[in-house]
Amino acid sequence: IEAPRLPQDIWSTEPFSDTPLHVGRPNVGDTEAFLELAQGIFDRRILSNNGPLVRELERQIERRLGVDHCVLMANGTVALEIAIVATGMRGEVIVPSYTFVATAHAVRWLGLTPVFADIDPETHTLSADAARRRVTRATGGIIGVHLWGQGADVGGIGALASELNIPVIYDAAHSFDSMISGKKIGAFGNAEVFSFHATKFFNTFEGGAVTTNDPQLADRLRLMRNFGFDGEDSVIHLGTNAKMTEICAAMGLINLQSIDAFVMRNRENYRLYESVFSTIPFAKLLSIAELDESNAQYVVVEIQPEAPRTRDDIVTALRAANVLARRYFWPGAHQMEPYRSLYPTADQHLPNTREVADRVVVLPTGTSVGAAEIQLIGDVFQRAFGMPGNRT
Ligand code: T4K
Repeated sequence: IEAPRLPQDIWSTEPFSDTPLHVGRPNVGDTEAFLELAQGIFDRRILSNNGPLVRELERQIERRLGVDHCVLMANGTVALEIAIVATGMRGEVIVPSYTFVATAHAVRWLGLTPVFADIDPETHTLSADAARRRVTRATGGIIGVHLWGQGADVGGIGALASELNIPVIYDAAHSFDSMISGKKIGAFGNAEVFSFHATKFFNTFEGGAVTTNDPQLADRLRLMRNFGFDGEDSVIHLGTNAKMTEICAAMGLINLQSIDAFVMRNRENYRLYESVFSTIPFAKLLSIAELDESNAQYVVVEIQPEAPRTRDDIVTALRAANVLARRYFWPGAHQMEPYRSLYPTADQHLPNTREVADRVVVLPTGTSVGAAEIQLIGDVFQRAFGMPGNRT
């Protein structure tokens, strides 16, 4: 973030948060119950390799999401890599650039070619029309991203994939427990991939999962996360080490018990943000079409082009007030290495990505944030735009 260009008093006086407000402060359930589960791990001395807590968490997630198979993994990135190989993606894989860089990295890490397609500027998710424009004879897969806790255009993307007869997976890192038209995310496409990183709505410290209704795919995923082992001495598939540990699964089991409280807090926070931002010009809160279908884990504000301050000015003012807002996902994966060097002309296909990435600021939510913090954040915006804040 560049040095501030705003008048000094915007951050040298109130509003100021006494504790840093993070985007991605972990939601943590009952820590006493966690310690009890951890003691059980020590008693059993089963620390990893498909232990009882991993199996139990898989069952509970399958029930929660209404999906046949949940295969837990060590993190979301390795889960993406395994899903890409297991679904038989090849050649060029169409991905949005407006996502965390892991989506593209997973493709490139496997020696495949990520082809960046533009987003819908209203939803920020991959546009099926833009994806169609990037199709070539080498296209061998599509990865949609359910960004910000909302669903991608599964209808449009799914139709394109079926027409081309290629696999489609969804990066659902942001969207655990969210729904699309009444159906939980988890069984769309050939497979869906979750991240359970500390900063996610539902976390297992680090972790991830691939979910699917395809039993053969699920068998392959299980083999591939454990070096391809089928029994003690027999390796029947190419594999890697992507196993979740028991301590991570314990965290997942504990956090799953509190998930309804987590989502309720996020939705309450979102409503408070809606009311605060209804009176702030130049800052548009990204609307969540159906709040009761979203985990509401990301509060996304777009600074309008006609605003008297830039998005970076606002982030500077927020940080000066101890609000650690983020510029997710600036500047777009295509502007990061190795893609910037490999595909120097990718930018021309991505006008919406460029615009949205330059405008967005992501604000704190979750169980560490409440009405007072949201009011304070609103005040920072108001002062930055030269309006009297509620505290003045
Ligand atoms: N696909 C998508 C669409 C994704 O967003 C991600 C991950 C993936 C795939 C890959 O999944 P994983 O392989 O990560 O499972 C964070 C996370 O590291 C990353 O998981 C996440 N997306 C991305 C959106 O955010 P950073 O570098 O921005 O995180 P960091 O360390 O700056 O933390 C964010 C804020 O949270 C900070 O203010 C500090 C606070 N924090 C963080 C941690 C880890 C805490 O308060 N406690 C903590 O333990 O990437």
